[in-house]
Amino acid sequence: MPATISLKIDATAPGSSINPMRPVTPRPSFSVGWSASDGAIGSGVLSVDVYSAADGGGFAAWQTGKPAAGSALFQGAYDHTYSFYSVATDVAGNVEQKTAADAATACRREFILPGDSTGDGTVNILDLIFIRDKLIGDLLSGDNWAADVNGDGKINVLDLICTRNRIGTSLP
Ligand SMILES: [Ca+2]
Ligand SMILES: [Ca+2]
Ligand SMILES: [Ca+2]
Repeated sequence: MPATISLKIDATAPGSSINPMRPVTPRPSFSVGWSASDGAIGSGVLSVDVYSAADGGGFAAWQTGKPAAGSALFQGAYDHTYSFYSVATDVAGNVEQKTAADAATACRREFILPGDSTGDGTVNILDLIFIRDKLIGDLLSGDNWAADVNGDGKINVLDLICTRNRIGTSLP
């Protein structure tokens, strides 16, 4: 009986994408997630690289050799826009080709959800704690602006009351 050799050749590049991002991020550091797949009959995703660009400039590698699905904390700065794309490599060595952003977000000092001082998309006890910790703070320092929930230029008990009244609200 002749010996037979079964050889499966994977000549198809894997696909990946950055998880959807909100158009505006109220914090200079934020989580960026990605996921990749090599399809049902592919050799499998070996690794993912994530590229970032600031203000429409050139893309540079930000995360390299990451697993097929994951996330990392990006450190940006206020008043800048950041774009991201991911590039997956499969076990057979095929590399995804991509040059345009999958997702982008602008870092701005801006309430997306009134009362959400922490910028996590929900108003809860953590927002009250955030304001409490900023009560003697300078509005222009760091992320203190977000403690001025009622926008009167001061951080005081009124901001705590505003936030308390909004507890339980969250972004869809
Ligand atoms: Ca493949
Ligand atoms: Ca919050
Ligand atoms: Ca205030």
